[in-house]
Amino acid sequence: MEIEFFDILSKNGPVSWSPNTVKTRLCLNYLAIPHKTTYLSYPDIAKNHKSLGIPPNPKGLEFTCPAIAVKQSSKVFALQESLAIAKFLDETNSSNSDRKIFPNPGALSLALLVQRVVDRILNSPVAKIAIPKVVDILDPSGREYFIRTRTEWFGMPIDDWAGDLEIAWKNLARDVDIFSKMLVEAANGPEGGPFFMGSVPSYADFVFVGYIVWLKEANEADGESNG
Ligand SMILES: N[C@@H](CCC(=O)N[C@@H](CS)C(=O)NCC(=O)O)C(=O)O
Repeated sequence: MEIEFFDILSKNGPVSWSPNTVKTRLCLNYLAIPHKTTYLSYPDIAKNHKSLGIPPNPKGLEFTCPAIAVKQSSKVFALQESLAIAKFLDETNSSNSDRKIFPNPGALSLALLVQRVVDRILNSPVAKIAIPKVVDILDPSGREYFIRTRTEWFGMPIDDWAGDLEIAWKNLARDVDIFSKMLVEAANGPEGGPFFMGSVPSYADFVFVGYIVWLKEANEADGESNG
C-alpha cells in the first residue's frame, strides 16, 4: 500500500503548518507509516482532489487538506477530512504496530470533545493571531487565493478582522486554561505523562498540538526552512 499525503505549500519549507494537516502529519509519523508528501498551493487543492475522485464535502469548503491517496495493486482511492483519515490510518495500520491513534474506546470521544472545544473556544483567538501571518508564509498564488477568500468570508480585510493582537493573546491565555487544567490533571494522575490520557498519546493530543504548530509556523514568516 502506497500513501500520498496532501499538505499545503508554504515558504517555510517541507513542514506542516495548518492546524488540520498537522493532525495527519502526526498520525503518519506516530504510526511510522511510509508515505510521500505533496504540498499543494491553495488554488490547486480542488483540482487535485477532483482528479483523484474525492467527493466534495457536503458542508463548508468542498475540497480541503489534509487528504490522502492510497494506492493498492494499481487501484487508487483517496479521502479528505482529518478525522476520517486518522480512523482509516489507525484501522489499516493495526496489524503492523502496537501503536494506536485511538488506543482505547474513550480516545475517540475525548478527541471529539477536544476538537469541539478547540473549534468553539480556542480557534477564535489563535486564528486572529495566526491568519494575518499565514499570508506571509504562502507562495504567491496561495497568498492571493488566501487573502481573497478570507476577505470575502470575514467581509473585511484580514487585519481589520483580526483586530488588536494584544487582545487576542489575552483571550488565548484565558481560553487555553481548560487544556492546561486537563494536562496538569493527567500529569498528576496515576499514569502521569504529558498527554491528555497521561502516558499514552492519542488523537486528542494531535488536535491540540495542531493549534500550537499553527501559531509557531505562522510566525516563521521569514521564509527560512525549519523542517
Ligand atoms: N474539517 C476539515 C477541515 C480542513 C480545512 O479546513 N483545511 C483548510 C486548511 S487549514 C483547507 O484546506 N482550506 C482550503 C481552502 O481554503 O480553500 C478537516 O478536519 O480536515
